[in-house]
Amino acid sequence: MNQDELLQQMYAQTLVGNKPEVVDLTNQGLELGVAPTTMLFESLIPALEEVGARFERGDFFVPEMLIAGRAMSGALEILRPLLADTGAETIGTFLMGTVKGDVHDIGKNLVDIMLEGAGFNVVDLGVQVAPESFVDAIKEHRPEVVGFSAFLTTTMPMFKVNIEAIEKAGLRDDVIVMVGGAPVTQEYADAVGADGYAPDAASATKRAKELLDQKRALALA
Ligand code: B1M
Repeated sequence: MNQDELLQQMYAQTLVGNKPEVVDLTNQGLELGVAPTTMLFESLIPALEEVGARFERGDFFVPEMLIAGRAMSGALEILRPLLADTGAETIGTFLMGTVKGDVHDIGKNLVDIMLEGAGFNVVDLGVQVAPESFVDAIKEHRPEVVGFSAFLTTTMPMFKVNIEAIEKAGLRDDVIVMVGGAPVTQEYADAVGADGYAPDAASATKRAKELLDQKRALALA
C-alpha cells in the first residue's frame, strides 16, 4: 500500500468508525514513514468533518458520531507522543478543560498535544468542567493560561460564567484566558471578555505563546 492509498483507507475507516482498522492503519502509516501531521490533517480531521456534515444532513446519527470519534481517538493515542515530543523547554503551565455540559474532547486533546509540543506543561481537567473546578485548579496549579473549549452553541455561554467565577475568586489578573472550539469566533471571544481565541490547535499554540510573551513583557516594563 502506498501513502495515498493508506490515507484514503484511513479516511474511509474513520468515517465508519472502525477503530481497530484505524489503529492498524496508523501503525502501518508510521512504518511506511507517513508523517503524523499528514495522517492528522489529510485523513483523520477531514473524516470527522465529513461525519459532522453527514450528521447535519441527517445521514448520520449520534452513534455514528460516537464511533467515528473513538476511531480518531485511537489514532491520536498512537500519534500523541510523536506530535508532542519536540524537546521544547517548558515555557509555562496551560490549564485546559471542556466546559460544563459539553462532552466533546477530541479537538481539546489535539490542542493539548500541540501545546505540549510547544513547551507548555498542560493540566487537562477533562470534559464537563464546572466553573468552581476551574477556580480550584487555578489555585492549585497556578497556570499562566487557562483554556476553555466548547463545541456546542448551547455550551459556549459557559465561557462567560467561567470568567465571572474566576473574577469573583480574585484570580482574573493572574491568568490569560483563551477560548476555542468548533462554533466559537473571535467576535464571541471578545464579547465574553476572553484574552485570546484560536480556530485550531496550531494557531491556539501560537496565540498562547504571543499572549504569554506580551504579559511577561508588560510585567518587566
Ligand atoms: Co457532536 N456535535 N454532539 N459529538 N460532534 C458537533 C460539534 C456538531 C458541529 C455536529 C454537527 O451538527 N455538524 C454539533 C454541534 C452543533 C452546534 O452546537 N453548533 C454536535 C452536536 C449537535 C452534538 C450533540 C448535541 C448531538 C445529540 O446528542 N443530539 C451531542 C452533545 C453532547 C454533549 O456534549 N452534551 C454530541 C455528541 C457527540 C459525540 C459524543 C457523539 C462525539 C464526541 C466524541 C468526543 O469528542 N470524544 C461527537 C462528535 C465526534 C462530533 C463531530 C462529528 C466531530 C468533533 C471533532 O472531534 N472534530 C462534530 C462535527 C464537527 O466538528 N464538524 C460534532 C475534530 C476536531 C479536531 O475539531 O473539535 O473543531 P474541533 O477542534 C479544533 C478547534 O475547535 C480548536 O482546535 C481543535 C483542533 O484543531 N479548538 C480550540 C478546540 N478547543 C480549543 C480551545 C482553544 C483554542 C482552539 O483555546 C482554549
